[in-house]
Amino acid sequence: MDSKIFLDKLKAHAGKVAILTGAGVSTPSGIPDFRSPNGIYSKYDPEELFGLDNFLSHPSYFYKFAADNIFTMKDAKPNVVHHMVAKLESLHLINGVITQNIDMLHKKAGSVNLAEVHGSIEKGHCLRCGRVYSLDEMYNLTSNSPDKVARCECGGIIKPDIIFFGEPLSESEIEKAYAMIESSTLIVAMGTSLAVYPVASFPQIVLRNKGELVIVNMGATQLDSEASLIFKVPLEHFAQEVLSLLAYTRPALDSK
Ligand code: CNA
Repeated sequence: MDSKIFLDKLKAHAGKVAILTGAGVSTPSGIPDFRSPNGIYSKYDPEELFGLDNFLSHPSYFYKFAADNIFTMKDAKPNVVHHMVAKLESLHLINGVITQNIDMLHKKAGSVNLAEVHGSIEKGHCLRCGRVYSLDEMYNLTSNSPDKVARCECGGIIKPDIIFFGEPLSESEIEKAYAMIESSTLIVAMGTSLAVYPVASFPQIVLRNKGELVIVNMGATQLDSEASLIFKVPLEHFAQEVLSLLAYTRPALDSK
């Protein structure tokens, strides 16, 4: 049974486990990923959408996409995969989660030690005066704007605090991520194609430190051949199985 093999592996690493997640953990919440056959990249050009220069020169292209694909994340609910990750942390089986996702769903599910290395849609800021805007404020401004661009009172363009191509990652989030990586002997990559750097190098750091890699992902990744275990299954089924097994073995875990 996949879940039993997985939990045995977590227990063998006694809480020195980092979980690394990508867009695939949120597809069961109705948020499309990038690189699956029906993902966002099958309909949009990535550089046009997320290139910083493009955003600065014609922000309406991003904002028109965001109206249907990013601001809709504000109403998304965490699914069984986010709940499983939060549960594993509360049981001290993992030390935290590093996510490439911007959708706030790990936070909503209760994950505490969380590094959102590609930022989050929770906030944005004006590129001219620096004023900070909440997600609801950005959403209201974009809905009332003829070209859908959220503009500050000062006239500046508001940019959601997500990382665009060509931007550095947030220093505080990346520091948190490296702290987790350096203290982990096992990294579990879930719902990510491991195609985006520097995040894709995190498993390589753990492997270089003589640690192990476990992958739970439907599609192929460039590190499949390096993994000790690979589960090519829908994450929502996998997570449900893990949670059921945890409920079944709860007294033994709680008494640790
Ligand atoms: P990706 O390259 O689209 O890879 C996603 C992977 O998840 C693919 O290999 C799929 O096969 C796999 N997958 C999808 N659904 C499932 C499922 N139900 N069960 C098992 N496997 C599944 O996305 P990455 O996260 O690797 O790429 C990093 C990008 C994606 C980051 O910059 C994110 O900001 C960006 N992104 C985030 C979101 C979000 O916040 N929810 C959505 C779309 C893209």
